[in-house]
Amino acid sequence: MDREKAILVGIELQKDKGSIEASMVELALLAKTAGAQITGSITQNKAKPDLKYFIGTGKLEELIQIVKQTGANLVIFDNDLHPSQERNLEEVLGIKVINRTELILDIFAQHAHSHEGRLQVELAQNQFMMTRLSGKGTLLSRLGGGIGTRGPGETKLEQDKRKLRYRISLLKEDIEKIRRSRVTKRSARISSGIKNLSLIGYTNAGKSTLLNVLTKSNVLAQDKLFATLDTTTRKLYISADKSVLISDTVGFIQKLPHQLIDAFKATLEEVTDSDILLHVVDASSPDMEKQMDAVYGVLEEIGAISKPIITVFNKMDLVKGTIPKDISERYKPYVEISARDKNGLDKLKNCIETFL
Ligand SMILES: Nc1nc2c(ncn2[C@@H]2O[C@H](COP(=O)(O)OP(=O)(O)OP(=O)(O)O)[C@@H](O)[C@H]2O)c(=O)[nH]1
Ligand SMILES: [Mg+2]
Repeated sequence: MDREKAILVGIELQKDKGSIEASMVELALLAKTAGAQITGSITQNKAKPDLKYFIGTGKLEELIQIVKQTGANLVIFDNDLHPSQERNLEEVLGIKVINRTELILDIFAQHAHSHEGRLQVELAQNQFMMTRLSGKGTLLSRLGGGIGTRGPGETKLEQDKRKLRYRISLLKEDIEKIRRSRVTKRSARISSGIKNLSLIGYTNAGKSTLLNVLTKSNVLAQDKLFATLDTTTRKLYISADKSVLISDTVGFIQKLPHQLIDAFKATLEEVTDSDILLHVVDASSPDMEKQMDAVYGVLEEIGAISKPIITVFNKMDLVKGTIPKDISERYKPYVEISARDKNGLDKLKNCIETFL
């Protein structure tokens, strides 16, 4: 997505009241990370989505006008549109329409550099396309499969599905091979008795920055969402004679596409196999607790919620004073740090040592 001119659209439905503003700010950040230039933004409150276009007809008129005025060539919805709604919108607007999930998949595709990362992203993309095809194919698949539907008479849709399914199974096999070799390495590590820590947290919280300052490494850290997709593991001395292994891993986000969690299971196993999780939190974010909840949601989904967690309130250099007691008490044990200014790192190491 190279410098596409994008218009953002978010519809606040009754059921998720009060969440649209933060979600739109994040959508803008996602769009910029993907390389788009934002030329407009529209939001609307609506009891329930319009069947044909998702947005109401008045808003659609407004959108058509903005597209004309700004010369935009892409519309990004914060909501999950039905494939047919996307197609209807594309027809009247004459430009591409995508949703949040597709945007996140695009960023992952751009940021995947390792062999494993690429395989996982391709798997997620194919699984996403599969759901799309099923959406379009409900009428056709009602005709049923089996005798008489195979061979040359088979619909294009069925062929596409079959190809996708085949590709998905190949990808899964390849990922499984990598996963098995990783399991072997990991069990060697476990039998050596050395403890494993994982840095987890919302995207852009400062996980990679923290890994770098703790272990004097040089992992890519930048003001972009999902800068890290691959796991990096380093040795960390928590005292003169005691060391642990610490891993940096992919960040989480609200409404993280399910296909991604599923496809990244192998990478996320690093998390499920850790002895302790360091939950890195951007304490300067106005949505701090919402982001923390999103992280717990993903931990639950990957079966890691019962792991011991140390909460690391990061970016304290941007916060006046300390975290209010009524909040911090809920996330014990916790430490306050600034990875950028290297403040609080000794406290963090002490906390890890006591915990072990
Ligand atoms: N002010 C301030 N900025 C920080 C601090 N720690 C990290 N940052 C900045 O926050 C941004 C994100 O940092 P990363 O370390 O890439 O964050 P991450 O959690 O690894 O993000 P992803 O890999 O994208 O999920 C960068 O621009 C960092 O410079 C901090 O303590 N204070
Ligand atoms: Mg990172």
